[in-house]
Amino acid sequence: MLPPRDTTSRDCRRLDGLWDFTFDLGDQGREGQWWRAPLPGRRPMPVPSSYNDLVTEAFERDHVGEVWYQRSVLVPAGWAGARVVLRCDAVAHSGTVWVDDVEVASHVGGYTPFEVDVTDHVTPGEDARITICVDNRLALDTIPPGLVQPVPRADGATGERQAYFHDFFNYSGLHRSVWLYTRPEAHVEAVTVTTTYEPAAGSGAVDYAVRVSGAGETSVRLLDGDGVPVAAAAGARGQLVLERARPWQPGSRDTAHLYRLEVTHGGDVYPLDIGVRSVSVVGNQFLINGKPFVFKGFGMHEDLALRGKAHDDVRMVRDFALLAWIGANSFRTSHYPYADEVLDHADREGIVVISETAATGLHLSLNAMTGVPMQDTFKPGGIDERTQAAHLQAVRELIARDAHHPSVVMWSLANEPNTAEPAARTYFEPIVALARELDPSRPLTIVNVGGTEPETDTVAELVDVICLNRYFGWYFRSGDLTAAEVTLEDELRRWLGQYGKPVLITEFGADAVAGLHSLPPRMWSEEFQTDLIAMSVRVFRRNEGVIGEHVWNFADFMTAEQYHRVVGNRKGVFTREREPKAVAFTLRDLWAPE
Ligand code: GCB
Repeated sequence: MLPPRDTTSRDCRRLDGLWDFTFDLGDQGREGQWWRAPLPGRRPMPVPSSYNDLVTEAFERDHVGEVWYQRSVLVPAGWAGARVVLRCDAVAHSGTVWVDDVEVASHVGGYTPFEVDVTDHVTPGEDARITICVDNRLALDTIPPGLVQPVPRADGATGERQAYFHDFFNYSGLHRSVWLYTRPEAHVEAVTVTTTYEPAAGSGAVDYAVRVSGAGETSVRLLDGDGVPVAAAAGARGQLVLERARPWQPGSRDTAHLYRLEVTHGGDVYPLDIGVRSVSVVGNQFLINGKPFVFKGFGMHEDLALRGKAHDDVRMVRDFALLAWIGANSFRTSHYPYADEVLDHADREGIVVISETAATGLHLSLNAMTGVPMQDTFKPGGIDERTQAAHLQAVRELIARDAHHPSVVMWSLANEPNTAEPAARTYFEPIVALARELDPSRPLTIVNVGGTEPETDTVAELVDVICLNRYFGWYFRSGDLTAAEVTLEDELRRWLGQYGKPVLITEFGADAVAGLHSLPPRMWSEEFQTDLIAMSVRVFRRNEGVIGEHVWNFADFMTAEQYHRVVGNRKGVFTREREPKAVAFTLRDLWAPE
């Protein structure tokens, strides 16, 4: 699905701003057909935003179930004759959409967009009422999974609580923009791009495939950074060859060269910014444009006070400024696909991205704090073929949305599933096969959980890069960095020896409450966090085949309330307000160019 763009043939309206909003506390909205009239008990709610931190009552913040958003929009008179599309960038976690009295779309999956042609339901020059019902419930057949549990209420009634198996707050709402946009009757529907770059020859190639709707001629032009055409082709599929290519090279906005692929079908013109680069795994190395790439960076979160999980250009620009300041070259979109805008920015800024599905928490026995009894994960009634169907759909939607981004160099199909269970292999085989079929050009990974070692893991054989989350010194060997160092190195050597594949450390770190100091260092202090991270990087650097590290986490972030969280997870190298803790200066030294 192509992101909305203003072009000579398309006109976009972002419907950001204040919408009417109401909680559906008694599950009355659908029966009462709330889309037909102004919402009962409405109050203003900003879009994009999570609603959870904009209310003052715990029962609203922690509401389990549906909420309703509504607004009117004047459809421009000038749109007569065009197709009109309604698009939602992210409705967490599922949504149903009405235009006036007609249901036009529904979608499950809170981190990927959906759109629908509403031409027959709107009249140019008149208002249209848009109503979106948002449901935040997670179940064992959703990605990520969760469980709605009964809880006692003071009045003797039974209430509901959302349990989940992942470690970030279950924010909900219209997290990214809602759009109305036009496109001509005959138009470009989707564009697939794969590129290669030959460093020795300095040449490149762009393989493209265009899916169209309606009759017309299809053609493409490639424009360089100055807007000068450098290649062109006719037809819906083909290859553009560049004798002398300027590659998309990670590093900075000066090295991340972008070309514009201008796709024309009939009267529709769609511009897609792409980068010419190649990615491969050879032996235990990860190569970008033929050169070994050492990952330095973070697992991150789309998370900020008040805004929750909403996309926010302000946060994005600050986050990328901090990545550049600290010398990071990459991040993982832990633990869900991030906003389109973030990947566009990574393309421009030369930051390498591992793009992850929202499949986190496929490990039902991991987190005792959920209150869900310990149990096997991959079994009928647990994480089973219904979850797998949602997971396969999540992979389809992720790759369809993100595959044109040069910054995205690898797909992470899941975070910390319980791959010690033999049934995990059966679960993941079709998921890996689908990802390879949809995108043969990028390496794949499934991020491994601590405690599942090379000898017991069942999926490392299926993937190209072994990604490990390891908390030696924190959850294991707590507080003892000497023992942690030995144990970490021993396990790394076994992974490297057994599989001969590159090993990337996708998580390691320690909570530190900003301003808490201790000498000698104790857990939770800034000094302990600094020492643990410095020790770990030392170990990674002396083990060939370890291709780098992503610290957990870039910044402090909100979680469910648990006794091992101090108003959220404090493993940030930066605070939630995006100010540095002590470890930030150490990492800046460690990651400085040699
Ligand atoms: C993990 C998870 C991450 C958590 C982190 C922690 O392994 O992947 O989502 O936030 O540990 O801090 O416990």
